[in-house]
Amino acid sequence: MAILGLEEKEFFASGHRSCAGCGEALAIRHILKAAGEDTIIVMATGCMEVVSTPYPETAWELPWVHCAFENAAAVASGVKTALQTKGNTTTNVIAIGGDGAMFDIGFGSISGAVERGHKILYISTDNEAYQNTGIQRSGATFPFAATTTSPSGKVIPGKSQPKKPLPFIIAAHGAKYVATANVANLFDLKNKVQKALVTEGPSYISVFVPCIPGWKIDSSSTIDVSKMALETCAYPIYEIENGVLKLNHTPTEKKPIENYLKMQGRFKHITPEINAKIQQYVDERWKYLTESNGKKMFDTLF
Ligand SMILES: Cc1ncc(C[n+]2csc(CCOP(=O)(O)OP(=O)(O)O)c2C)c(N)n1
Ligand code: SF4
Ligand SMILES: [Mg+2]
Repeated sequence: MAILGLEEKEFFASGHRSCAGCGEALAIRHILKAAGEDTIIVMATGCMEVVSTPYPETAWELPWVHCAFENAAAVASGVKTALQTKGNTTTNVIAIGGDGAMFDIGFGSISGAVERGHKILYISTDNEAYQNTGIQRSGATFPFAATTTSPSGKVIPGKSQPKKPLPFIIAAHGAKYVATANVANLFDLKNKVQKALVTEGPSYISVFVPCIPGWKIDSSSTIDVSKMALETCAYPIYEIENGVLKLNHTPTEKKPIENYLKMQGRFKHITPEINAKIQQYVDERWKYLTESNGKKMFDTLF
């Protein structure tokens, strides 16, 4: 098990082709450091696959399997089962996909794999849209964000649905470790990866990762936007361990959501009326989380 610190080995080589300031690449780099070298990565298509493996190069310094959008979790369960059949119970298997892959298109695959109980860590790097193919909305897109398939205009003011609560849906399957994390707190992210990897059975982490062109932010503002997501409670970080919810960050003074929205071009159309609706959405979710803090929410089944 790797010890948290700057001296840890790199497994995501520099020179890959992500945008400068990509939150997803930052998350991947630290997820791999936390997992260590005895790890196999199974990855759905998406930005992180495209930027890291232009033939004949690769940025992955670990065994890495690329699979279709739909089936990263199914492939990972096959890899894990094959290892176990050969007597290897220690190698980490991590299935990684974007929000498009995990919340939407590969949802059936992850649901099936978690229900079957494989000891695999599933990670969704959540940049709130199908960024690789030109910023289409996903089930994870923040309400009222403008994307190319939920454009803001005279008819609709951006995406008109809330975020799909995938962490809660996975926890409701009976997984013993589910968490959300944020690239503004990399120690917390790495700690969660290590906790997930020693969990008996399936585990799941959603990681908040800003996308520079998709969110229309400056490449130097990734961490500022991520910190503001924590301070406004736009993307709360929590763990659901053995069915019990624990909040990991409570702002000393919760900031208005406007502070988060005004940092990003995808929200530039937001009027005071819509801002009030978003504030209500954020406040209701935060109230639910604070009231549930420390409580048993789900039964764990394996
Ligand atoms: C079945 C299928 N539909 C569409 C595509 C095209 N496609 C490749 S990557 C991608 C977007 C990925 O979005 P997400 O999973 O959120 O990852 P991101 O690029 O945002 O990191 C799409 C639509 C595909 N490869 N397979
Ligand atoms: S488009 Fe977004 S997710 Fe893709 S490499 Fe650039 S910043 Fe990262
Ligand atoms: Mg995405």
